[in-house]
Amino acid sequence: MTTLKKALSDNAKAVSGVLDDLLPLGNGPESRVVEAMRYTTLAGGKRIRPFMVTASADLFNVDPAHSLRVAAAIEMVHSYSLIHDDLPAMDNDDLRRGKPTCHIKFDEATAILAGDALLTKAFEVLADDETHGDPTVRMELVSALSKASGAAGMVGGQMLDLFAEDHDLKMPEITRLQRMKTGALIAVSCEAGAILGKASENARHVLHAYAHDVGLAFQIADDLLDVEGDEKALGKKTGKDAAAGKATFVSLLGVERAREQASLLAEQAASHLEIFAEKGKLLKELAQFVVNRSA
Ligand code: GRG
Repeated sequence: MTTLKKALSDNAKAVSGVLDDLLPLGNGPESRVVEAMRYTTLAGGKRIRPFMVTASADLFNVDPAHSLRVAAAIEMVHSYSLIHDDLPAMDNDDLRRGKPTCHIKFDEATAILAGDALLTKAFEVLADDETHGDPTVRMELVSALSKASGAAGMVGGQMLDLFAEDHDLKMPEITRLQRMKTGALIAVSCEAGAILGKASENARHVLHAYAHDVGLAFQIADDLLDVEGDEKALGKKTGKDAAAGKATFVSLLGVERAREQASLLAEQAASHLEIFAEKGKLLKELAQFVVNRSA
């Protein structure tokens, strides 16, 4: 196993442990919603965003007890977005990570509530003094994650994605859509490490530039997998963008140019991290991993 794969796997285990602790199953009939929250958050996934949080925080020697809680909070927001995205009113998907989606396993109303509760739980975790002793750091984390996940970020991007179903978007509009829908949560994952580490303006700027390029590279790779990926390995349906007639990086650039663009972005992302020297190695490798992944 490469160093990065081992680091990703160790981190995924640690984050799952924290999620498990943060989402204890209750007793009453209302605990069905927690069951649904646990079903999705503990169902695996690559845990790329949580890794970005802890790897960014490691650049500034942050205590992992703090960064893992922030990583878990961001994974909760990611899980909520997947649950809601899979609903019949959105993408109407039955399969996610090789398992029935939350609304198929439970029911639509429970899935909506599980998403809502994961989103709110994330902010409860960030606001807790176990996450960081300094209230200014906690406030900055809450502010950054709310901006990234709301109407100016992920939710706004999802709105644009629905708009794209019956509008012919061009490259600048697709880029903006993806920066909001997928890129914002990736960017805040790196930003969170810098906030926890009370990083300098320059270090924050550098991490932001890295996250921007990785976010776009991630989305291009996602579009390529939708065209060429293996449904079994991905654990979800492919060919959905073409079936919905949606313009994507791949439909606009073609497979070859899209692949080249993703590689260039990964290289560019890594080059931003030179100031961190050897300490930036895992994040640099992550940029390549995001592009070369098969799931
Ligand atoms: C419904 C509020 C709301 C937002 C939905 C991000 C998003 C917006 C929907 C997710 C749907 C999707 C497939 C987006 C493309 C990129 C993406 C986020 C893929 C899934 O992320 P991975 O590959 O998933 O990191 P794992 O399973 O590894 O966690």
